[in-house]
Amino acid sequence: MGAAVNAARDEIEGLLGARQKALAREGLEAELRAPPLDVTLPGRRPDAAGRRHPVSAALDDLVEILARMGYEVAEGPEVELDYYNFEALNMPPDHPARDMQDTFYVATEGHGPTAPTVLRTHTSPVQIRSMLGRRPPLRICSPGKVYRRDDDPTHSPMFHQIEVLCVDRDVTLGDLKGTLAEFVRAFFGEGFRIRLRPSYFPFVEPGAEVDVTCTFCLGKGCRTCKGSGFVEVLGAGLVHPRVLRNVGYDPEEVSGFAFGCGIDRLAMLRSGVDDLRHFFEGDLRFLEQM
Ligand code: FA5
Repeated sequence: MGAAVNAARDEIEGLLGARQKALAREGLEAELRAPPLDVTLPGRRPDAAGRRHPVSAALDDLVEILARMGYEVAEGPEVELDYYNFEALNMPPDHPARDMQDTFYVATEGHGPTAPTVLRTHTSPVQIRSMLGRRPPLRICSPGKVYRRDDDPTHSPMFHQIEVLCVDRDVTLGDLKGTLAEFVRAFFGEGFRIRLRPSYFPFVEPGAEVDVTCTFCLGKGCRTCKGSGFVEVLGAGLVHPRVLRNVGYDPEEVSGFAFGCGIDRLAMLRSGVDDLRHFFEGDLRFLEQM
């Protein structure tokens, strides 16, 4: 019985093997007869294409606008010496204005390379770094990340600013206002107004907070602008004579203006987003609508 079963199995296996070989040969022959593979056909596109983040898009647009106005890009570190972030900007240790920017300290003591360091709270230290490196006239802009102990719908612990600095002979508040008006017009389009409110920053005199027409209600007054028709977007002013002296410039000879603008705020206003935190949560359902 065993011998008969083995013989039957061998026969079946033999037939199966032969048929498999025949099928493989036929397949190969069919492939060789078929038209040749076209290696020039375009590849398959990935389903979801990436795109610029709304904050990066705003940042690129701002740099382009400023470049057209004659500003070059300057850079500075995100981990910054306390000296550049505060002291050289007329905020010595214990100056009450330091409280306006809740700070992440990296090191609180020491000298030289181990001197107190902070995660920079604004892009203004790049003003000092740029002025120390060269003589006026000077027109720079400096975009980048800054850090503060903030966290609510319009304040993020990490956000972006762009600093703009112009130092030359006879620079006036009129130059600042004209530059701001053009800057806002180029970014938002016609019909958006700016409003300057007197304000205090230790590194400028006079100083102003600058508002722009609320993009949600176009100035009529709504919840976002708390009924005022304007939203605050930046701080500005004429460079303080003490800051000019700190970098070896003579305030009798040159003057300048500076402003520092929240890029995320501008991106929020431009795209009608009412909570800044959406920008940084990485939720594709939100980002795909941008
Ligand atoms: C400053 O940071 C000054 N360095 C600006 C300046 C530069 C004044 C040059 C004069 C001359 P302020 O703290 O107001 O100022 O911040 C500037 C802008 O950053 C604000 O108008 C706002 O748009 C944005 N901003 C501030 N804090 C936050 C935050 N936590 N999240 C998002 N945006 C913020």
